[in-house]
Amino acid sequence: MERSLTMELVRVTEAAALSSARWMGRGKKDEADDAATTAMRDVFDTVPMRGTVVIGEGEMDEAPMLYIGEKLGTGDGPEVDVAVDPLEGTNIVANGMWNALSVIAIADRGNLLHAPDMYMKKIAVGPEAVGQIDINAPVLDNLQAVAKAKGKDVEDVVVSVLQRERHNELVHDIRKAGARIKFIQDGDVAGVINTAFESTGIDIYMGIGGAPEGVLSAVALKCLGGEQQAQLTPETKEQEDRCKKMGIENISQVLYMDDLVKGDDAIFAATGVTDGELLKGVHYKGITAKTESIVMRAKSGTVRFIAGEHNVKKKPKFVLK
Ligand code: VTB
Ligand code: MG
Ligand code: MG
Repeated sequence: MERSLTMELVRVTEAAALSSARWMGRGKKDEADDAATTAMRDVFDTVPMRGTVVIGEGEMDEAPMLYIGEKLGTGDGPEVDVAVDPLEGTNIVANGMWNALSVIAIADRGNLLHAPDMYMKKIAVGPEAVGQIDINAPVLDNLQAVAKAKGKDVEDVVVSVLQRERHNELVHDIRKAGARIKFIQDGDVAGVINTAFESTGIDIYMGIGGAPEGVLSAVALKCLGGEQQAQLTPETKEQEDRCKKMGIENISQVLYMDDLVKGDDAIFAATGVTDGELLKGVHYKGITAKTESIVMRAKSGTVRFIAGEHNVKKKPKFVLK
């Protein structure tokens, strides 16, 4: 895969962030999502690759663009699987909260898990605790193992958890173990990535979130040398059938890193839409809009933080007032 695609992908997530951040706190999640999707789609058309969306905004009949199966790119260049979440955290933006991201991951064609839009149980850690987690082990065991690997006490461990009713038991177990929780309202891609950065204060991510988000975060952790384990949690017969159609034979199997993203020819890019622990969101002032992005390649392990200063006058299309 072309190394130069890394920068191209940042241009795509930047455009989506620049467009959707204008909707921060305005209570309109669909408008924010549309803005991100449209901008992302526009810039993708200029990227030299032959991409196929494997995780996107839905099926062709329900999403006007970035639907699963859609071809992206100029039609020259490498053949890749594309996973997108133009706006990971539509509610976050609508409510002006933390950690909304615009996200893309690409990998060699056929290497990303085709995950239907359903729930997925996940556990994730950064490089220091790789090899120490087990999605089937009791919460206490995982927290103790992570604490040991990171040279701290369980009481020092901070777990990122989506604040949902379905996590009541998990929350109870974490508290009983003595660890602390940083709840997130949405945005578990950020929740997972944060485990790989000491400065975020997050040691481990646990809980049930979206399956597409789980593939995106797995690519990120592959680049960062972290580990995520996952398990699809279908709720209906229809979802089970969809899994089978997408080639997932044993639905309850534990999905390890290579099941989520095969090999190491993968690139991940994200731009902050609203402020988060790792990336600032878009900040506008006059004709300038500032963005913060992360882009990384699994093959080389290079992680880049990119600060962008955009001239709004020259990009009127993406930076609406
Ligand atoms: C998570 C979260 C997303 O969906 O994956 C979540 O990371 C799971 O679904 O930001 P529920 O909201 O139904 O719990 C999002 O909130 C939205 O994509
Ligand atoms: Mg989204
Ligand atoms: Mg999402």
